Amino acid sequence: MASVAAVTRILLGKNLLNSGRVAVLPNTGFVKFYSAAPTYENIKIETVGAKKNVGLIQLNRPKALNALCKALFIEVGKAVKDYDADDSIAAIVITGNEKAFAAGADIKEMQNNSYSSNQRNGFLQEWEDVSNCGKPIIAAVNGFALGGGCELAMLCDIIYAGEKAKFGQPEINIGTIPGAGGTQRLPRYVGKSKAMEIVLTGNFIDAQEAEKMGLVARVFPVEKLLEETIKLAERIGTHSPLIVKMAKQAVNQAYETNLRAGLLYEKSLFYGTFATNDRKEGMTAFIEKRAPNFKND
Ligand code: DAK
Repeated sequence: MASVAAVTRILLGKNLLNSGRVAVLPNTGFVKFYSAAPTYENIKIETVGAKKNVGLIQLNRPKALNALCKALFIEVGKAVKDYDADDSIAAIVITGNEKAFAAGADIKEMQNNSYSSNQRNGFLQEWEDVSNCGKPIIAAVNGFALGGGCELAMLCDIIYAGEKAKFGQPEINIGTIPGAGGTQRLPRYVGKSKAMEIVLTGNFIDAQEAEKMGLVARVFPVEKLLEETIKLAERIGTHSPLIVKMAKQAVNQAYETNLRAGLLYEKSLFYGTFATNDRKEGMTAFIEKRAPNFKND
């Protein structure tokens, strides 16, 4: 068996050890290969937070105000799916930059679409990858969140905004209507009258109004927004991932069904928590006056 030092020398010589894709295991000299991190062109991803348990996705087409072209959305969908499948990640944060969260679907890209091409190709169907995510997703919105940008934020579970954020569904200005939840999720957030006003005028609303209406959970100074959002994700990450997932499912059900059916659904999930070890651990820890040690089980 080769020594650790000898294997290390060989890998260093081949410039592999600093690539982050190879490690020499202590004592044995065995080499462990990691699969390559996906490379993205329209987003940046990073694991953040003190425990590195928050998956951060930053939309990164600043010149186009983060317009949501198909390539970008395929990448967002993949990043969300990967974080959802990664047990070390507790929650996901989606953000943009100071000027724009996202100014909507890419108008230049969709300009020549037709009804049949939309049907045939499933226009922006990658949205489903985001809405199917079991883990909490938090939108940190600075700048414009318009059209598909506002809809992407509403697809998330919680919206935090910077004080200069602007929300809107301006599709009416370009001869179309919202197509990814603007006419369905927005009324559920803010009620019919406000939603009609926003959708039928195309006017923007600022962060303070959005908070007053219930679209946004909290507003922060621009430069504090991301830090505060990551703190929120970390706080969620202190709980059992299994139970967090069930809580998310239960709250989402409120938007899918009537009160009676929703209450039944909630009750069966609540009873279901009693089949988990994390519920047992949570209550035992409370009684023993100690912090719970959740195992996602
Ligand atoms: N698409 C493509 N490029 C955009 C864009 C967009 N949505 N928004 C901005 N840009 C580009 C501009 O063209 C400009 O590019 P250059 O001319 O420099 O090459 C650059 O970004 C800077 O924009 P401006 O010069 O316009 O910047 P201003 O500060 O003057 O104005 C603005 C900022 C955000 C007010 C303005 O850019 C604007 O009104 N943008 C369009 C907003 C909009 O109408 N959004 C709605 C698009 S429709 C679906 C999923 C999603 C959707 C539908 C269905 N399915 C799953 C079925 C979504 C639909 C939409 O979002």
